[in-house]
Amino acid sequence: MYTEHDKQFARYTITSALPYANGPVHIGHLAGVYVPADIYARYLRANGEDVLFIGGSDEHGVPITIKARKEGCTPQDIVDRYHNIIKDSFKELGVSFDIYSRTSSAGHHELAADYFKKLYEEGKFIEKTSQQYYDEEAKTFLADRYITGTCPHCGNERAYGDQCEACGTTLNATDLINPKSALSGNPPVLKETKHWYLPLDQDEPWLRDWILEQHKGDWKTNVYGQCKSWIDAGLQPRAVTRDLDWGVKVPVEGADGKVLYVWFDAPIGYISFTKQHTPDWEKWWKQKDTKLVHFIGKDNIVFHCIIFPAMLHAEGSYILPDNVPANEFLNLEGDKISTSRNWAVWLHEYLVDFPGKQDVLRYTLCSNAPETKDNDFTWKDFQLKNNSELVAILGNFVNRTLVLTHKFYEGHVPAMGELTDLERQTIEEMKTFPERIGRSIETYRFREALSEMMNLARLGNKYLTETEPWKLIKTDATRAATVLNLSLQICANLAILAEPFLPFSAEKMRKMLNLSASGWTTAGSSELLKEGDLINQPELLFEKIEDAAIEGQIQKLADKKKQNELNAWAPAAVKPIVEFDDFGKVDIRVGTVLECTKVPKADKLLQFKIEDSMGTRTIVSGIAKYYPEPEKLVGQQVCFIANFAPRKLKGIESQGMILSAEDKDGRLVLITPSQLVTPGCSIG
Ligand code: B3M
Ligand code: ZN
Repeated sequence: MYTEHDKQFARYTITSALPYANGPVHIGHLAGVYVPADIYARYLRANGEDVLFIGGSDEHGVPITIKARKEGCTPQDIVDRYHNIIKDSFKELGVSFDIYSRTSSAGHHELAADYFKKLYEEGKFIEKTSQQYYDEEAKTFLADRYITGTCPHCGNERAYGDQCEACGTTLNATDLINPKSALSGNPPVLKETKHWYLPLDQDEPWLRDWILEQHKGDWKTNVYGQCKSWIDAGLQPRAVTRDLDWGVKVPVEGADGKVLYVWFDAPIGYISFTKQHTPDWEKWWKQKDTKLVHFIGKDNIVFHCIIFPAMLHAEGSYILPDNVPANEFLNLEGDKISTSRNWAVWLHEYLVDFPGKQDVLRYTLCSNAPETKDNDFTWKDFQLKNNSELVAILGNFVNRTLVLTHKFYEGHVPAMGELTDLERQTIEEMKTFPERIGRSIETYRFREALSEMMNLARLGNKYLTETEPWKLIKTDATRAATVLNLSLQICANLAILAEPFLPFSAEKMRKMLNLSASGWTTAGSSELLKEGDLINQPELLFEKIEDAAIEGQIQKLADKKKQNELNAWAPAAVKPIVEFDDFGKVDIRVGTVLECTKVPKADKLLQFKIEDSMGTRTIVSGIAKYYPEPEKLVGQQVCFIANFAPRKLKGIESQGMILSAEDKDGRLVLITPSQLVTPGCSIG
């Protein structure tokens, strides 16, 4: 059933971007990379293909060392923590990696260092001394994210030395306006240092031919377009080493204090992990009849389509990727997902909040995958997809069929009798599904594939509704048997065809049906189950998700948003300069609280009676929310403006204004002198 193109391959090497081990994995990673990659791998395995599906943690790079510094621990502590969380949560979601390793492993260091050394010895790099930013206080060069400053393209003041996250532009540290060291906060100085560069400019001709000619039409338009704009802009030599102490040491003389650039070592991880997995690793990377596919997000396109291929090409013995089906981004409730702002649904938390509902997340993320444009995840949509698709269409069909089989035939597959046109049409249509779904998966259209799979369940529901076997059983028992036989065959087909998308539910269906047939090519048949076969008791495949669960998640996000606002707090800009004389016009005094009560019918207001040695005065102040027991303020001293024009609040004349500080969460706090003073004395 494969496309002509795919028929030439004997095996598949499937890689998925290595997540940075500086945080857990979120739904954006899953929808963009791991869910489609897993569907692809499972589908090919179901077709009996030889598949190697590779994953692992990316444990180098500056974000990890910065996090370690912030938390006062070692980079190794950070990567150990997140590698384990990530690995376990992938496993629980059913992401079927053949190997999930890590770039801090010895095997990886060795292979990455050898790779560099080989290119070095063959003269594939250029050595260049250049001026790089250096922090004189911390006595260290400032690679990539150790420099922040203003993006020259969009004005974002928090752009990094390698990238601006606001506009997505790749930057050089020296492009930044007002650069600052992330270590000391000081402006850095420029200092000479030597690095090795991959001369990408020399790769331009073959890259142009390979991507822009040979892969025109088969690479996704978003991927092709990004490559074209990089190549058309003219490729520049790219440094593949850094002045850092965390990473793979540069294995040549005169390279003390230098490591491989994280984007040089990480993709080599795909190869080193294969080598850790099997001694027969070379066939997955060197044989021309191996199809190499990289699943990534759009921010990784240049690295997987240009830089890594240039590294593979320079080495000479490796194959190049056949396709790089990169996805766009998934947003969360209308906002960009962000690890640093904690704006995400984290996989490991989802698994705790929704136990046993792995397939619901897989389903929602696949049906909403950002395949051609950015897309949005909302909890309401998640609930809707579960309740009105998984429960109402797929779950309902399978459950109705199995319940009726038990009710009428004590769980045995009834006989298929004479067929009417309706059965013949339904059987014909059913036959077309494996190929239709397969074709969509082979062309990386996973949403389309999933919706085709659901169409088979829809076909089943329609068939049951039209034939009404619960009525036929009384009027035409032979026909009722035929209808249930065919409905059971559709269930069996669903058990096979749903597996790449919903592996847990497919496994349940398989067990309920006692289905022995397996493999994609057995699907399409109306004879998967034999007359008389015993079917197990039905159990629910999916259950309704109630509003309360969804509201809980929405509240959790609202709390995160609030926390983000607090974290983003900065003091208000200072007002324009005033002269001393102007300041002197405001008469600020200290007074002692004699009485303090709530103003009736006004939630916000407190009424104060203040002793100021000139008699007493009444002041109404809007701080009631923050002082729920106003009587406790009696005897305290406060500061107030004594020459404020009196004004009426809720019918009470307020003779001044009490001073308070507004904290970052909006809370108002009274200002009091640090020691008791004589009431009425001036502040100045
Ligand atoms: N760790 C970047 C990322 O997670 C990077 C991918 C490496 S793949 C070799 O976006
Ligand atoms: Zn920018």
